[in-house]
Amino acid sequence: MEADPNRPVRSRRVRGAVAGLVAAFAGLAVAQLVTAVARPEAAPVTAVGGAAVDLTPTAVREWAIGLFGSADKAALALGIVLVLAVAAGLTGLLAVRSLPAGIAVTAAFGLVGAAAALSRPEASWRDALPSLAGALASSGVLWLLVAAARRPRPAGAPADGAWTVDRRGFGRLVGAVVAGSALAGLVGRRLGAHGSAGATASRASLVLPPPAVPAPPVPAGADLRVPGLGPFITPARDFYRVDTALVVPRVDADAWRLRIHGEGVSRPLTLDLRELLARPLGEHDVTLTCVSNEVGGPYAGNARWLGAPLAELLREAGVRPPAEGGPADQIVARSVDGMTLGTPVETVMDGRAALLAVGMNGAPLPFAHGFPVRMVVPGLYGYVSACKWLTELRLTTFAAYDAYWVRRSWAARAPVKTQSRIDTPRPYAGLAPGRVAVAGVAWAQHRGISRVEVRVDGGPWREARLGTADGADTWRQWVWVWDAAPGPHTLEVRATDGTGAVQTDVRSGTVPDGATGLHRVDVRVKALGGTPGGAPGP
Ligand SMILES: Nc1nc2c(c(=O)[nH]1)N[C@H]1C(S)=C(S)[C@@H](COP(=O)(O)O)O[C@H]1N2
Ligand SMILES: [Mo]
Repeated sequence: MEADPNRPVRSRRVRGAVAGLVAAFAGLAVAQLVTAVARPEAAPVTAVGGAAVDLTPTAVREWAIGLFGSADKAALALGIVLVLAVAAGLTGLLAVRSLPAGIAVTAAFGLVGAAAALSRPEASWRDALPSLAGALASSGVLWLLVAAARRPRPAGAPADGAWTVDRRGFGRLVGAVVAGSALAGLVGRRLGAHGSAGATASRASLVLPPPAVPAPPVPAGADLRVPGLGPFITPARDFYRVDTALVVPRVDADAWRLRIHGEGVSRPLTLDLRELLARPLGEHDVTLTCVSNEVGGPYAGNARWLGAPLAELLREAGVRPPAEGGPADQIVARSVDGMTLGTPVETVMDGRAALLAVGMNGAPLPFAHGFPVRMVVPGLYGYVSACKWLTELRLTTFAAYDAYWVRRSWAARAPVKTQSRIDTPRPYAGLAPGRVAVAGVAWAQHRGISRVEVRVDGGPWREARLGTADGADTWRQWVWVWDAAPGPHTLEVRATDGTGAVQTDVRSGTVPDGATGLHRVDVRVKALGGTPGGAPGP
């Protein structure tokens, strides 16, 4: 049998690539294990992802949210892993030519991971350890596998060059490293879960006190119960989630503290959760909306929040709003993961139900929605008001400080714009002719909704029937019964807020302070089958 002269070279390449991939896998697994001594955010892929999120230009971020929706974080992690896999294969190819060069590249990746982890807000030196340990492990495995790949065949075997290797020995080594790494990774995950066990237990054992000021029951007519329309109160599990956290912070309620300080705070204070819960709590229904929501988009949810009125706490701390001569016009809320959100002092203290919320729909906040405490301010987009995993309120001025999103081309002040959405029929739906319930929601938090109108194919505006209002801070459902004639049609909706201002039809994008324009839905109404005068039957 003729030996393929290229075979040694080819098998050397394949083995190099395999060695690189296996070394990277081992490195990530060891990093996962070492993350147990650091924060979960310090795991290499998460740290690099977090840095990428912070560095991503706003336009690209908005594009990604539009493309991937709530799966944007998973898409980012997958992208990083794919890039890493390609780089690992190439590093392995390099390593079989020059081991020092391969190890140098591996070390460089470790340094990038460590730098990313250290660049995260609230980072400590420990956060560098997972990436460094991972790079060390990866280098060791690379060395081991490349040495094995280079080992000549046992004496007596036909010699076809130094690169001909003991294939079985290499394979066994690869298997052992993969198995060991998988084990290390699993143990790392277990340790990680163990690290947040206290937080999980603290949430499970948290008993929310009854509100001193309960919200009245949701009016019976608020929920129109139209098929295709979501419930008036959004269950927490269906509530949209928008944040930069690649791993959801799991805060231990017993260790939680809130610090209130800054300009014009004559009595700075630090509260723990027991002290916060001992205050008279208010209950209030508020619709939360995201500035990144496109017209017709899904980033809106309505919940019953339980929390401590924020204005009262600020008064106790000595804060006066600017209208009363207070020096600070901005509250910078900071979360445990370093996110900062800036809220106008005047808005929070103007009498509206601005809350330090602890409860959502009758239960403690879910971890994903800010456990143990978040802010909720009716009438403001989430990014300027709704800080989750809240840990600090610092009073300052808009002139002196730009919060996270403001540094990324979003407006410093962002009251919610009047919006309306058609939830049913769905776009491109094929409908039977006759009566069709067109329905959706409209919102203009803190101003309320006074009217919703629908039009077909640019014709006259027709008034929709509104669900009963549940105060001015929540959305309102609406329905309009359409006598649909066969053919393609375009439905459009517009709302009028509680001040009488009609929603603008001028289209604008989400940046810098929220999208405007009318939601339109194209549908097709089927022809009447077999009816005289209708379209021909089959
Ligand atoms: N700590 C923290 N809080 C945050 C954010 C964040 O990224 N980090 N995102 C804000 C944005 S942009 C919105 S729209 C709301 C969304 O709240 P939800 O995820 O509970 O719906 O949270 C706000 N609070
Ligand atoms: Mo948002």
